Amino acid sequence: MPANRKTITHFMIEEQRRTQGTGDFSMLLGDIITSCKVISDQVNHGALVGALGSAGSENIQGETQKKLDILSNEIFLRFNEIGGHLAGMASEEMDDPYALPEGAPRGKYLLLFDPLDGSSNIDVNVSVGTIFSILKCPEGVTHPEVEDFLQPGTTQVCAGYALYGPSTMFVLTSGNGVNGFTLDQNIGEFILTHPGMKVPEDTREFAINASNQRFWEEPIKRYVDECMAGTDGPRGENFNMRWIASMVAEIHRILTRGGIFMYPIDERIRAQGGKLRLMYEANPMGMIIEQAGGVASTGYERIMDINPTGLHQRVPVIMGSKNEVELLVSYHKK
Ligand code: P6P
Repeated sequence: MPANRKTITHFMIEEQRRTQGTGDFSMLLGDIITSCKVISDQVNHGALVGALGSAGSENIQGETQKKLDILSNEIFLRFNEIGGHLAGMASEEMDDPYALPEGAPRGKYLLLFDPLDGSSNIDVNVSVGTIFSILKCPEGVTHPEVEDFLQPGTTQVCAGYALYGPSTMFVLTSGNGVNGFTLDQNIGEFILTHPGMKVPEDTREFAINASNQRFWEEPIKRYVDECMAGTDGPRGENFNMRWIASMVAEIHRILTRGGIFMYPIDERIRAQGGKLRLMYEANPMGMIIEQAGGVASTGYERIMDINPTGLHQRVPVIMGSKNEVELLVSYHKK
């Protein structure tokens, strides 16, 4: 590795100095990074270590759990419960908040995560990821209840994801912009390769599961129809479409070259409030997108302003290039 390359460890030390941190946050982030490296190793070895396939169980979302969903959740719990930086954890894969073992040292942060998002892609070898969000635990709380986790996205102190793709990347923000790191498999360290990531304000690329078209609300139908009409339509431009069914991969593409990601409310999922989860998908990705100059909305309100009512609450998600998201939001106002 060239001597001038910055490791994520050096990056965190510089951030700690800049914020006069105590080191507690840096060490928590270190445990999260280690968790993602271990998950990356399991994902990369897939069938070779018997990690593929279903676990034969369902999570609170009623979704079939893959073996790697459960393994990734276990990895996050084991590597983050002993550091003494957390008061509690919450996961897509667990109905209730995780109570740290009695006697385990407790800290001032709460960690929420989707340990393996997009896991339906695992068995077909398509990119998947981990999403995490860090909140401050309310003062004086050592055994947090659900209510202690239910803080709006604007209170997040850090948000990030790991993307297990052709390369393993780690992208995070702690409120001072977005930075991307690539795992150097030879030395097992994340290297700063994408400093200061910015979402281009304009795009001609949209991401939505078009098979749900008949269920969409009018503003979404109008927006997508206009994109599909291309140069013959009101936009006067041709658009491209992508759908990977892995939110981490979609958001990473948007951070890299722009785009708009939509998982809107529709008649099929109206009763449950949407598809994607607020606390450990929409909020962390919303913080990353906003810190990179993009916009993250439900179509009706800013995602990070939502006052949560449940740990696994679902919300509509529209996020990405500022000008496109704002155009679609304007359609929701008409
Ligand atoms: P659909 C993966 O299950 C996920 O939560 C997101 O990562 C992804 O964007 C979406 O759901 C895919 O949903 O309905 O297209 O399978």
